[in-house]
Amino acid sequence: MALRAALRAKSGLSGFLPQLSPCSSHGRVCVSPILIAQRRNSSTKIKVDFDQNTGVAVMHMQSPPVNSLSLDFLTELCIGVEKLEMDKGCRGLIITSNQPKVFSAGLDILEMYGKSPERCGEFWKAVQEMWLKIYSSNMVTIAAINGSSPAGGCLLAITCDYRIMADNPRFTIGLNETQLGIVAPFWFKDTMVNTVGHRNTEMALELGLLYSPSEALKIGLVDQLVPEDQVLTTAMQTMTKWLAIPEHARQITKSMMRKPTVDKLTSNREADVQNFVSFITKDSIQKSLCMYLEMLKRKKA
Ligand code: CO8
Repeated sequence: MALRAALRAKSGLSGFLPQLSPCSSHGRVCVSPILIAQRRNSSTKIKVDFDQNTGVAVMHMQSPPVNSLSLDFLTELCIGVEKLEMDKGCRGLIITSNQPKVFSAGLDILEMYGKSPERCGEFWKAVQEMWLKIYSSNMVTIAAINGSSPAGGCLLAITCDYRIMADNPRFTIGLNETQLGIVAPFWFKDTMVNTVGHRNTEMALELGLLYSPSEALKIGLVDQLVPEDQVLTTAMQTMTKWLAIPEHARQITKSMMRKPTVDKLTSNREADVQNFVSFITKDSIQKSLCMYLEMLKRKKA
């Protein structure tokens, strides 16, 4: 509830009064260009380009250096998705990165290290909110993965309907939580099972595997590989195909496939927050995170 209130306060959604005008292409109503211009400027870590003619929005993550998902970043992301979801003219969302070599480094480790239980709880609610909003979105969602995408970055990608990854062997993707000494929660695991099946998930999660693009394609963790400079254009082309399917039928089908997984979290949200907070604030887990952060710094040096 607190997060929703924060989202609304930050986005001004309670006073969100779109100026509606007829949209010729789909017989729908679209938000005026003025409002869209305002949206573009309202956020710093996320840039949204929405084309009213195609009904497709491209969300660029631009939080240097590695698009790590901090509380602020997640809040902006949720606001951006919520605004697009409310806009009947927006039918498709492509998520990509403006950072070189990285799609998203996953959850911001500094949000989980040395923080109070209250702050950790607030952070975790934002992670849940991001997943719920995108996984159950009525829009077609495509991840244009133009760089590495570990842990929460991989979650963000598999939360979308379709994944296109840059074919660069230096990039990796996967749920590597166990390598940090932490455990991917049940809904990360469920999303992964829904994407690559039980056996692949078992191996991937126990070993904390990070896959190269070709390995990821082989197990179905991504759907398509293309040269690095074609990731976004391919996402646009793919979006056109998905949007050609009768919308109502596609949305009901998506909901039918995903609702049981979504319901599992929505009916256990508070318990999941408590689990996270009590796990992450343990001394032994804090020690593991500290060692991992040091390892990241050593690797850089
Ligand atoms: N959070 C915070 N800071 C990060 C993160 C992160 N996830 N990733 C990188 N950074 C920092 C680095 O420490 C470095 O900081 P500084 O400049 O101050 O030294 C800076 O970002 C740049 O990092 P690199 O030099 O490593 O950048 P590269 O371009 O060489 O590599 C990578 C990019 C591949 C993304 C690399 O940074 C990397 O592997 N990062 C770690 C990714 C990772 O393991 N993320 C896991 C996060 S945990 C998660 O998402 C799910 C948790 C579920 C919790 C469940 C508990 C119950």
